[in-house]
Amino acid sequence: MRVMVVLVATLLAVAVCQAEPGQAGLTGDVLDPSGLGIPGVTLTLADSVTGVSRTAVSDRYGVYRLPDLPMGTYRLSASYPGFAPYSQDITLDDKGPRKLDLTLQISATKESVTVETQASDIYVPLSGTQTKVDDGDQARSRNTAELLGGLPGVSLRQNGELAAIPLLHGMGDERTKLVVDGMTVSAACPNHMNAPLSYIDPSEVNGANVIAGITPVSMGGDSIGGTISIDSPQPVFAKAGENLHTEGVFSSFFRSNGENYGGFLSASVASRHFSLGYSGSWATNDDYSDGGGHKVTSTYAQTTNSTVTMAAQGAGNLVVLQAALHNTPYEGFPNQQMDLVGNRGESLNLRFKRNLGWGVLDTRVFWQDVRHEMNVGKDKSTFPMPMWMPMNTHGRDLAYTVKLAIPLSERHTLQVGNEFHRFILDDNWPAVPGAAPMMGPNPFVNLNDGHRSVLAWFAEVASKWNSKWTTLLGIRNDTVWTNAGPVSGYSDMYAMDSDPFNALNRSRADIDIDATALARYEPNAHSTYEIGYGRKTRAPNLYERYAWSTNWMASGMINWFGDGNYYVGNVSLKPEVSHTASATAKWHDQARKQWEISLTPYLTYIQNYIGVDQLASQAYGDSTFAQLQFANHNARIYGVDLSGDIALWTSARFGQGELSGVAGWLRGKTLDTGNSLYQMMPLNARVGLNETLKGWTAGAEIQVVDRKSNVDPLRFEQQTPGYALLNLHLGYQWRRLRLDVGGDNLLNKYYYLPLGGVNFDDYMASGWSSQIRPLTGPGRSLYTGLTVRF
Ligand SMILES: [Cu+2]
Repeated sequence: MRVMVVLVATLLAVAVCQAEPGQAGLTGDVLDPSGLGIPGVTLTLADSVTGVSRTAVSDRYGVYRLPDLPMGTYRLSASYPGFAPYSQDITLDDKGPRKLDLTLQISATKESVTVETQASDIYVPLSGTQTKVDDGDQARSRNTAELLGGLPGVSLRQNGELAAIPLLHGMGDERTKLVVDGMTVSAACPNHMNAPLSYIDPSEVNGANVIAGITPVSMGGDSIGGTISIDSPQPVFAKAGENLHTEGVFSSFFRSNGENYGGFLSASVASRHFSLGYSGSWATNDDYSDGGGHKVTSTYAQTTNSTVTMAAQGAGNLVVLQAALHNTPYEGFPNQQMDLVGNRGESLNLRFKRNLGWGVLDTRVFWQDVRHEMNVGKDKSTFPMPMWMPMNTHGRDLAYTVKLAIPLSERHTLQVGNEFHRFILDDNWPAVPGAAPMMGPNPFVNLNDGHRSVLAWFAEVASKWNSKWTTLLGIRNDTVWTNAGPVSGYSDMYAMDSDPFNALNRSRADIDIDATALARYEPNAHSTYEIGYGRKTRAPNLYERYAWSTNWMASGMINWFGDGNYYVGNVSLKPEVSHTASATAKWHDQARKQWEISLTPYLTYIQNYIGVDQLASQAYGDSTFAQLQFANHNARIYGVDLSGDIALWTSARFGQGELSGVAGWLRGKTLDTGNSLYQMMPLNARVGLNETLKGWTAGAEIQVVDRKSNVDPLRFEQQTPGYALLNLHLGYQWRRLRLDVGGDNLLNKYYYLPLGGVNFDDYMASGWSSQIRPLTGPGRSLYTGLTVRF
């Protein structure tokens, strides 16, 4: 292959150098919409005046050459089965040979600019948001989840400094499908400390695709909320005629509150057909201070990520292998009894994409191995009664996905897929010397060889009926098997739970059926409407089913909610099934440049929602906590998202000014009890004013959150008052250099995070005696970021 590369490059160079004066030539790549070269495409170049006509066929890499042409005006046309016919008028002059790459569109979706094998690209749901992340976004965000915080339908639940948990329409964590570079990584921790987004630094993110609503079955599965798909940049390849391509980015940032700083480096070297890249990030922070000047303990963290990417393309194929190492030596959790004291992950992600001419095949195999350790961290160990308690978790994900997109006709595109995912989890707590029988003499086996396997099939058809109507119909089956081996506690005092658990048949198989129907109507150039219905299913996770101990100390370790409560699993849990009806209306100016407003009301009924029943409650000092068992309850969530933007001014002198806003409101309750669901984001809005002038961008943002008065009494969830925050940012781009400065919470407002859970640290610091309070958000923070591209 490498010889071929050199040979092709040399031939091209020779061809270029030998072009005679007065003669022109044309060369370039024939690409599919994802940027892959298409071999065997016939190109015709014809001059209708002179009658000169030439043809060429693209080679196995998709490169075509039309050398030695008389000057003139030609029509270049290309055709290939499965793709829309292509034609373009071009003028060849005496400036020598020209390079022209042409991109053929898959025929059924001529209007789509990027046709991928994802349904989201074949049919983009109106309630979906596709964002490209820029350097300014990265400088502003403390973690990858914060990149999504301003999107319609998204709210963030605090979960350590490295990864907030994004909630879509009130549903988060495993209720939403979270995909990073095509991988669905499982949280290997009874507190979900190593949530999927903790493995990717904001600097590594190229774009995000968020569907807060009816999700195409090709993008969903085993989830009932929407889908969030995060992608790092695609591997780069040299263009036709370019011998060796190199590029890279270096960036660093500093944030004043909590002395948060870090760096990111990425570099790639590529030929036409091979690409090798490295990216690495490092970030560290100490505890932040809230608006009252109080240090919020256990908000420190440190992490490193390294990824090596190898890729090859040619003859319509793309192969990408990513190997990554993640290391988080420590991360504090102010809303948990424990902290992360070690998390090492290794992953391999292999992607193979092939353009078959009649369709596009996209397959992936991935593997991740995580070793996770919890104990009391550096802040908690200074409190009275520190509880030294090592807990070790070992998680392994192994999965594949196969997706095939087939344009059936001008009108219909079919996508079919098959996916398999196996997650294996062991959770062991070593004995604490001298602490028997409570925490010794044996290790506590919390999960023994926990298995969760998902096998899925789906089929989906996107149809463009005419210029006004488009539909997407999909059906999907996920079969989920879970099981866990026999367990034992620290001592015989745990046998009252472990014996009956071990006697149970713990193997479960859930057969889940999902269906999606979406219809879009574009009556005129000013408005677009979409209605949809979706049925989605999520089977219980391993802890929801197999956390077996009703001992208070042990059940207090099972908690990914940050509420200080005590959780017990339930082997007989059924999968939760959501039925969502949603509509979106978008109104805009004809060119979609001046203004746009979007409104999405939605209603979700969730059968067998995995909520809780209270087993007991107990006061420790001035605070009361509950022991809760996971239980199926029917629930309902409804709400509305509103977003819009308007161009205020555009001029050469004053640049472009834009006002944008997003607002969300929702309610969720358990139907039999009438209780509010836990952590329902109150009414909230963000309004931003942005100005762009030459290399400058500047913006001011106001974030307003209403008081949270709807709370879950079973979990003793606390109300939080409303608040408003002011953020400013300024960026300057000068050639390959970019500088960002800004300030978050500039007025240093003291506020409680509505989805932050409780401040368990302060409660522990009081000797487990004070009235527990909600977690406070960070006070004023000034930041600066520098990015250099080379
Ligand atoms: Cu953990």
